[in-house]
Amino acid sequence: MDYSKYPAEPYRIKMVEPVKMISKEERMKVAEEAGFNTFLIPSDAVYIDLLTDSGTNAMSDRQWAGMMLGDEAYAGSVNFAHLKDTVEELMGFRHIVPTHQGRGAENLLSSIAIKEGQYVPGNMYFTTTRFHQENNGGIFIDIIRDEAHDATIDIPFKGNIDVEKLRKLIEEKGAENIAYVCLAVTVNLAGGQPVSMGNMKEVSELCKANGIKVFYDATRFAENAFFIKEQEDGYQDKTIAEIVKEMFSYADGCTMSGKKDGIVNIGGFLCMNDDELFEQAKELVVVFEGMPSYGGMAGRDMEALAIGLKESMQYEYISHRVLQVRYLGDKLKEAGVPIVEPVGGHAVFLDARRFCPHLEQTDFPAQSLANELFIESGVRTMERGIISAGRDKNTGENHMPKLETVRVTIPRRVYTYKHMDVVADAIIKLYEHKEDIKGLKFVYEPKQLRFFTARFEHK
Ligand code: PM9
Repeated sequence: MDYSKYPAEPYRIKMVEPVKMISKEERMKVAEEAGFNTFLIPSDAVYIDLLTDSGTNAMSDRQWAGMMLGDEAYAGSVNFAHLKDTVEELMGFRHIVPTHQGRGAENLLSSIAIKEGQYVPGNMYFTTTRFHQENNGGIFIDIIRDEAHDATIDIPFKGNIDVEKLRKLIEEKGAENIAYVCLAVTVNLAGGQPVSMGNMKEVSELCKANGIKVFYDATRFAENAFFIKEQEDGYQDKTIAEIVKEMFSYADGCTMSGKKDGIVNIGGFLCMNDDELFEQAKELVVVFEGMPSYGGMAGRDMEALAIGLKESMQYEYISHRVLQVRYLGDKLKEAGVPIVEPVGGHAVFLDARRFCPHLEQTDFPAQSLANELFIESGVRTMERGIISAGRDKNTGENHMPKLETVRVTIPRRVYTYKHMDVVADAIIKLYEHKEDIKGLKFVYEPKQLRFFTARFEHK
């Protein structure tokens, strides 16, 4: 193995959690009982759990030590002060409102910054983000570069905003009808694709010139910074911390799910510099989350998050993180398995359209593929296609995303390269008899965020 390409784990393991594999017959029964929805499978039936990288991270010894320093005072926790100072130091924002997780921050931001009928352009939708934007009267507009919708195009910074699309939108709709621009670093549903610094700067300049605010979805900011260091001219000699600081200098604020690049199991926050917006966010956080000094998080969780944010920016950590994901992607590519290219920061996305060409999108190929992979191997993954995309709020028709994928998501600091080998072998084996994968139909379809709890049966 080339250790410069795929570095060894930059940690020693001092606590372990045993995993076990149940039989294929048992998994078939479990999958059926779960209505062929991998979200509904009990965790103890799973061998390698690659459902998500959200809240599934292994915390460091420093973070666990921090948990013991939890100040659980109802108001004015010292851990809040630590989190606030850390966010200001790393991201440069003056105000922070903690929330129980990312969608809590999205709810607050959408409530205070969107007026009924305003547009919210962004670099591809994310499920919870779009839900809150639409729930607050916003109209989401996808302004990501076209290439992001094509799984086969292998170019750097595939998550960039198409600045011309943004310019056109401003001209057509008027700046006053745009609530803010939502710029995600990285873009989850495009395959964990990063955004270049040049693009952030250009978007910021255009928005400033038109009096429009830019809010980042900062969920995977450290992974994005790694790609900038690796691939953008002029950043090779900068530290991840320097890159992160510059990235956020182009934003007016951000929402953050700490459960990803905060390397914790729960928590999130909303940030901004604007004093008036901060006052509004503080007024609302007490309604939905808790006091502005804990916002749904325990003191100990805020402490672990403050420490985790810094750890995610250590080069040894973040390079291993991204390159471990790439290792899995490279193995699959070498075996001819169709994946979204290039491999992004947190997951390898199987291209279910090419994996299951015998199925129509309305047969839910990615949903079915994720279930078959679980039944065959005990590896749990997640559908990111037509089911995740949901229905158009006004017409009730299914959104039909160009990308129909299964996300093979790697939790942080949890699995080793050997686990990646096992996962790759399982996927390659399944690819060899892909024709056996059958279509699915709904037996229960929830009204919102249907992918979490929907149930299916074979067509
Ligand atoms: N992401 C994920 O598995 C967990 C929920 S599954 C839909 O990828 C982005 C880019 C996310 C994200 C969650 C959230 C919401 C916002 N933006 O899960 O509420 O990937 O902490 O964050 C999930 P919370």
